Amino acid sequence: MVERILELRKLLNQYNYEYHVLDKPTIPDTEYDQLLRELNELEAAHPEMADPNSPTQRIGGQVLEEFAKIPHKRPMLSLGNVFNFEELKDFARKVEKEVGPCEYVAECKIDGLAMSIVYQHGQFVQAITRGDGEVGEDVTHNVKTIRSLPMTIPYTGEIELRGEVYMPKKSFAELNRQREQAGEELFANCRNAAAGSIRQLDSKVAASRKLDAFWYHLPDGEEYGLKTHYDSLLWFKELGFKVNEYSVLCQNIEEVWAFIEQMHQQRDRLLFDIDGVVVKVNDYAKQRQLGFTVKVPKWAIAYKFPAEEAKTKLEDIFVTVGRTGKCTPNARLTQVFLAGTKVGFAQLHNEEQILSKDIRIGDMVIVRKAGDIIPEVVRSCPEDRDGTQIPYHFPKNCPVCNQPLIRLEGEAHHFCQNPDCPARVVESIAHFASRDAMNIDGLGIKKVEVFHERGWLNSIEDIYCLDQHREEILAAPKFGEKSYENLMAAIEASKKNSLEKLLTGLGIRQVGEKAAKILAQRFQTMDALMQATVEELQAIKDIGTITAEAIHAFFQEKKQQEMIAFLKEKKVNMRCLLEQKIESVFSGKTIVLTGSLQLYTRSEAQELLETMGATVTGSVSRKTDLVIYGENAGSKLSKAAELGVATMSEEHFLEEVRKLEQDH
Ligand code: 3B8
Repeated sequence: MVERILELRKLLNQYNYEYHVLDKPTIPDTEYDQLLRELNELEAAHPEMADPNSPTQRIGGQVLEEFAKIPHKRPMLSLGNVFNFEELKDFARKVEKEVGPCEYVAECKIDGLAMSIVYQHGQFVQAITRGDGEVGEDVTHNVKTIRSLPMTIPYTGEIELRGEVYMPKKSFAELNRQREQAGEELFANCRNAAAGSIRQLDSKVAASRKLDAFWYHLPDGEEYGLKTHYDSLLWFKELGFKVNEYSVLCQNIEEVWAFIEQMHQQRDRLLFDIDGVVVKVNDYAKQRQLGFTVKVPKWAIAYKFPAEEAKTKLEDIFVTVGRTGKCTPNARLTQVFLAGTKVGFAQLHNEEQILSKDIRIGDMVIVRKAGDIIPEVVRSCPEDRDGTQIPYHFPKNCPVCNQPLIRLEGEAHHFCQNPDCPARVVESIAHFASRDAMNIDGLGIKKVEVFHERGWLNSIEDIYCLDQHREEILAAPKFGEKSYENLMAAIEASKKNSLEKLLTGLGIRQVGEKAAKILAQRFQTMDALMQATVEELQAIKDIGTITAEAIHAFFQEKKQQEMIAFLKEKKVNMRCLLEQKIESVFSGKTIVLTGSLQLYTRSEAQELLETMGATVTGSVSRKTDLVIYGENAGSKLSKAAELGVATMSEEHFLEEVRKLEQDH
């Protein structure tokens, strides 16, 4: 019986692969169903043989209470965008200035949601969404229902892959047909449908949605002995993963452009939605040399297809006020379908743009929308005017608090100067709670607006006093016990954030995520930062004079000092929790570990070296600075000798580590 169970699993996995990855079924569906039924019965009779990765476990059934938040082992970044050949060539110029002429891989930019998956001992163990790039949500139960995803692979080390979960166009059309019949709201596009399906607590629902996935990224690919991105795609295929067929190796950026033009033409005929083409430097060593900015790799870029445009009537213009007091004019439009979504509003940027484009209320206008980007008014159509159109005059007073607006010399925008303007207060609180700042789930702009209106949220401090309004909040419409508890848990969790998250949230002028991180790493604590002089701040690399002055001025304000004292009292963390880079003989070196180490596991040793600013790679080359060897070291050590690369024994390595520990 045991053997039959194992045999059936193997067979069914094989058929699954042939059907869903190769797209070449070798047996009729009825036969597949027959075998699956047999396996189901055998497993029911032998509960001791249960296996979460059995083919019987992929039809869903697991229902979660909530998604677990899981930190990514390595940050999960997104990509920068370019919109035309010029910008693409700029990208290539910057790349090649750094690493010389190079090969690129061009591949479809699948319009789904990014996913990280992990295998251990050849078994699928976990799937995590991108989240904020640092922490994602565990959606293993749903990703398991994707039939093209192998549950077992012929590689037994730990491995993390990244890719895109998407909904094929056919599944999407079928899903919306069903929803229409059932009188349910339709999904705007494949991506929203895929995201909505992955965010289901009940995996049966996800299973019914017919999702699929392509795998396109192997973080730290060199550690698997690979030299190029293209080789990783080939290896993925060997391991049984589904890889997008439209991925090509290009010798230069012109070839990439030819591929982009070809995909643009083919786009509508593909079985899945794409919103552009991703371009990656092929060579791993070159990727490593190029590195990352805070948010995106410098060795890859996304080319986005041109945005869709449509013509509609501009019914009115109204002004909204942001966190800094900046006033933005917006257009209210007669609703129009654009890039799969209904559009009723668009951005107009500022007064100057309205005047120079001669946009009048009542005009027919061209609106444009690319992916997630907010739609904008491109131009007006004067040829359609009938004399009823009215030129627009920017208001003299804030539409929210009625204080006079100010437009400074050389500034494109009007500003509301009133720090207590309700619009500014609401936006500031929402910014504090936003993902890149304190990441308080369930406190988006809509909630903040409602809570502010009710008088429960008038400042950042009030976030940490919301529990005083428990009864009132629970009595509010659309707010159950569960969402209240979740919100409280998210607020509580935010107290543990590292300092840079808090600094981002404070909304100090000029201080975004990047500056916040630099400041947190430099000063380590809020107190130290608050005492910094303008001179000290200016002296920091990447912090300019204006930023230094803005930071200093912010912390001089009594109001801000009181706020920080209050947050401290509420036990909001004020320390930097980012790993400190320790200066050592290993800093900045490219190091290979080989042989069996006695005191550390391979990954512990790697982590240790990385905190000391070293890069650990998998294979020895001329670029390697140092090989650290344990017992039974083999070919890598001899390769090092051959190339004249420095070597260090484990004992010597441990000695260096001990020395550092004494110093710190
Ligand atoms: C690095 C490589 C992000 C991505 C990446 O089809 C990184 O490669 C990424 F930090 O988001 N949507 C792709 C797609 C997306 C990414 C990618 N490759 N084909 C996509």
